[in-house]
Amino acid sequence: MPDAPLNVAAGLKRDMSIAAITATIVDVPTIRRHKLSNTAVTAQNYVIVRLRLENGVEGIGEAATLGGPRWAEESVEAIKANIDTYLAPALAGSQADLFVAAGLAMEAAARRNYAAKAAIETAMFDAVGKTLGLPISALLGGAMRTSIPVLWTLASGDPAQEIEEAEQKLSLRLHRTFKIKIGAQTPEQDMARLRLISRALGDRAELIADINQAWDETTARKFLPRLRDIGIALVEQPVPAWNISALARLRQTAGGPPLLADECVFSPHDMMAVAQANAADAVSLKLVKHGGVLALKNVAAIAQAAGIGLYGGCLLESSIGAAAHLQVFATLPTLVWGCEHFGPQILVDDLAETPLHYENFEVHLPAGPGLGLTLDEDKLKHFARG
Ligand code: MUC
Ligand code: MG
Repeated sequence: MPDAPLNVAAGLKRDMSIAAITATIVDVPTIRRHKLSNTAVTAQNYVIVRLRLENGVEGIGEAATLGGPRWAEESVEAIKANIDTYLAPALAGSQADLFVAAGLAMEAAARRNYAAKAAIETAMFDAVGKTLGLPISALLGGAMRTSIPVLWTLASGDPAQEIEEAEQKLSLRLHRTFKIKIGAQTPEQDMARLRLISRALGDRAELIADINQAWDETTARKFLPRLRDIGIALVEQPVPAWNISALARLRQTAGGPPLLADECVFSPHDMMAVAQANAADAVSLKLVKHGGVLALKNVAAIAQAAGIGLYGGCLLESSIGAAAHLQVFATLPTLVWGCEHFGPQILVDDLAETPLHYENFEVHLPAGPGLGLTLDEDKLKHFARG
């Protein structure tokens, strides 16, 4: 047999070694204040990773944060410093298509730092996909779906504004499921706010409440049945992330809506602990928590083995970070709770040349190799810090 195919493969391998990794902090204002129980934002802070291969192809990735190091422990300043000082040097010259080996090299160079690692891994997948002419979903097992139901989050704290915002989304057929951020006010105030929203929207919308760890077990036991009576379909992370046993007791005996695990599941070990404790009905999957698309699939596999439903989570990413999520969400066997990648629409402007497409209450997987979209250089320059 001629050895031409082997030569092609060898050439491709040389070409796909990593030549450079750079990290840029960007601050993109939001169209309104977004208020959670433990943080509030008027601008989204991201680190954009650019990873150049020896063949000249560039891949991009995004690390999202929410209100500094308050939703999780990483800030954009720490993400950039750890990429520049530890993670990029650990991968210099290595093969971008050896994803598992790269994950181990990053793990040896820095513990946790999941958002930073996810942004680099996304850029590797984007660069390899662009080199091979394949979408990331194809490298991850193939797309099961090309669009995903997508919700919108109401988080101004003002019910009149929130009802108006939801009505607008419904009339534009963009979103019909709404996640409402509660826990910044007293539970009584939150119940009154939710009742107003639920009454106004009626059966035209499905409602989810995210408490972002704000309640203790006693408060949750008292108010979960009230959330059920108001018609809330799913309750996200009512108690602190560390208190998995409280989550399990509440799920089994409080008589509230199904429970969605968010901040308590970062690693596959966290997912195992939640599954073994029977502590959740669903889990929110996010690149910033799991450390990349491969780790996200590992967490999803454990959840599915335990009969726990999958929910496509976000941290208000731009189209770049959202596209990375959609590429992996598309490959999951089931995604019963849809996704929440509304992030691009809450920004005053996007970082991609062609932002994600929303239609008929769904967000569409972009077509094309890698992530399926391109960084807008002018916008990157405009929003880059300093
Ligand atoms: C979270 O806790 O779910 C996701 C949507 C949103 O509004 O906030 C984030 C974080
Ligand atoms: Mg949450």
